Amino acid sequence: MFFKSAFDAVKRGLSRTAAAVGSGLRSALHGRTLDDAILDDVEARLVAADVGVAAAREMVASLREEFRAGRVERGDDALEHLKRSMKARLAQGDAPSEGIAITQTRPAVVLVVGVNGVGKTTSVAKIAHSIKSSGRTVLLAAADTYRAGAVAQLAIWAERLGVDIVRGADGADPAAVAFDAAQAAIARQVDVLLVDTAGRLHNEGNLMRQLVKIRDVVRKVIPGSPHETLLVLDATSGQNAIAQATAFRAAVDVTGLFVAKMDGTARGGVVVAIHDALGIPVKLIGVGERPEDVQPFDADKFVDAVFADPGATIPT
Ligand SMILES: Nc1nc2c(ncn2[C@@H]2O[C@H](COP(=O)(O)OP(=O)(O)OP(=O)(O)O)[C@@H](O)[C@H]2O)c(=O)[nH]1
Ligand SMILES: [Mg+2]
Repeated sequence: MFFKSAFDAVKRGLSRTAAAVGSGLRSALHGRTLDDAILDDVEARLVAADVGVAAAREMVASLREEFRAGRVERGDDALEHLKRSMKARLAQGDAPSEGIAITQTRPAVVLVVGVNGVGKTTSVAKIAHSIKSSGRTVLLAAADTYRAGAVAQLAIWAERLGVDIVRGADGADPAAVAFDAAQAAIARQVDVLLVDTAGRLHNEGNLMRQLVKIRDVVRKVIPGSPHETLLVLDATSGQNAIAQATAFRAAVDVTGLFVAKMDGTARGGVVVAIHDALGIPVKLIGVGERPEDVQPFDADKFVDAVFADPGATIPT
């Protein structure tokens, strides 16, 4: 896939989180000498950033240990320690990821799922844009026939991005649309088929079964697919994202997460909580509403951006 100026975009997309978390931690620690009150304050700030209570507690416990042992006394060293432990935490269990898996065999199929309004269709457009920019061909499947206007919304993206789309009428059977799109993807020899689906609450049994049907139909036409099932989560939804991911994973073997709307939250630390709770890799993050506002998730860049000093120039 093709991404522009990664660190700047990540930093811009995470500016609200950085303003809350990074600046907050820096003002608590910079130029100061550690004590127990400061350590408690740091833990509270991490919890407020939504990294999860367990992560906050463990990160501060390890810092406290260093402090007690006399290895870390300066607040600025504590900041570095926190950065390192957040990076180590996010790196656990994840292969370094360059965004989504695009197979050598054509077509690669990416099924995009999630609850209502999290950013699925926009994320499909972003992925389409980045694949097209890398010189590959994309076909969109408008398998959200459920919400009025959803097909038209994706069709507008297809036109703007200059990519093909297979669409049924509003109200058509989404599995039939997915079937047609999978066949078209083979016939037209496209590199990647992106399937947009209707938003559904994770506790709606019927709609979750419909999703399984879409997946099975695509798999029948293109054996071994979908190669990637991306669950889109809204970064602003906090801990509820974990319940969503648990339910979607049980239904359709989610292979990766697309965390959208990172730019809209001061609590981007939720990525840490999601990672801890699920162990599903975060593959991409959405940092705005434009097609180019997407980045592959890179734990080191993410943590650097969260801790970045807005006033300072960025080391590259
Ligand atoms: N700021 C910001 N807005 C986003 C991002 N991704 C999506 N949005 C916005 O979120 C709103 C919903 O996006 P959609 O892509 O329509 O969401 P959806 O999940 O397809 O919604 P349904 O199909 O109704 O379930 C739109 O206004 C998008 O512009 C993002 O990364 N950042
Ligand atoms: Mg949609």
